[in-house]
Amino acid sequence: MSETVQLSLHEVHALAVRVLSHNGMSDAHAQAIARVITAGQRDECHSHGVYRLLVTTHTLRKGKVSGTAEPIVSDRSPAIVAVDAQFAFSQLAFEVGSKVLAEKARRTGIAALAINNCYHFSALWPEVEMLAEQGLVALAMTPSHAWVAPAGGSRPALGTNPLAFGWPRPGKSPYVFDFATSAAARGEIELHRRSGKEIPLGWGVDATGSPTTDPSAVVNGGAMLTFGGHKGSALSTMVEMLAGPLIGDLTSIDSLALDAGEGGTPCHGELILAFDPAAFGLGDLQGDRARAERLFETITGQGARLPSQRRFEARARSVAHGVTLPRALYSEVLALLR
Ligand code: NDP
Ligand code: PYC
Repeated sequence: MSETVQLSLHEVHALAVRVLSHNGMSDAHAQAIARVITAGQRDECHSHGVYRLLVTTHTLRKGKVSGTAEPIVSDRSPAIVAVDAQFAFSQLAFEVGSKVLAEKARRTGIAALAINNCYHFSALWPEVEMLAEQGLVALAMTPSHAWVAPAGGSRPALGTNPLAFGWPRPGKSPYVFDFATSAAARGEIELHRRSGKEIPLGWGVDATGSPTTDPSAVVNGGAMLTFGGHKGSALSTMVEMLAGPLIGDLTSIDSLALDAGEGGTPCHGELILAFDPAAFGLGDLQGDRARAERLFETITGQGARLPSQRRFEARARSVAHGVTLPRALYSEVLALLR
């Protein structure tokens, strides 16, 4: 029997909806989550694709997350919309809130969406990419669980705290980056552990604070490390502040405490900012865009690649041929239907 399974994107989406519905989720939440999981698998973001069905279902089965609560939208000011996810997963709250965010950004030039009380497991690029496709510049950030030591320390204090940015490029795929402020996402370390692979030095330390290549030593009593030393540590702390206390929500330390050792998805807030380029600048939108394009060309012109280029290439392959899953992961997901 082959070690892998080939699925169409439609099959991935249908599988995700079946698993989530079977485990008590409303259709609205299941569809919103399935869209993000399918997009992750399609773009070969393996740590945030089908693998996430295991963690989301575990969190549902532990009774931690609501599978049915509907997001409540509050219009806080001309430039701020808040959505209370009511302790459900974040995707539906984003879908509802981002429509208001985009309208506000067009009206005021800049707007913020604060999502509160959400369980958050997904990559952020689908969100900034969607806003950039509408012509808006976007920034998104969220804490997670306190798994990451600050630069100079060896005990977890920070989350893996991703930061994502989207820049519209009319007629082309937007410029998008999305990365954890830890050296790698927790999901990457979990995937290494599942497949018995070592992690690169610099991703984490063991329980004694010593550098290690053993993913189990990092997740069992050790700590992950930030990227870029004190710079990643400070950026990660900024994410904690902006998507935590600023919007009245939890830090990664609070999220881990709330989990109480259940191993569930982090629960906290998320902040998304949208800027309308037409409202900034000095009236030469075409010239501004052209200058941005010259920078992108200078990067790619020397053989460097833009972030998301790998993802867009993977997307084209997956749309044409479907996706390939490890059979072991596929079997684990099917077992969630029992
Ligand atoms: P990476 O370290 O792989 O960085 C990903 C970003 O860097 C992507 O935009 C990627 O583009 C780009 N990139 C990678 N290599 C290059 C290169 N050589 N040149 C230019 N750009 C490059 O990912 P992480 O492990 O840090 O994060 C993975 C995902 O995990 C993210 O999507 C993040 O949102 C998610 N995450 C979610 C969390 C949550 O709480 N919800 C917490 C932490 C992480 P490309 O995709 O094209 O390779
Ligand atoms: O990969 O670090 C991670 C992560 C945390 C929450 C969702 N993904």
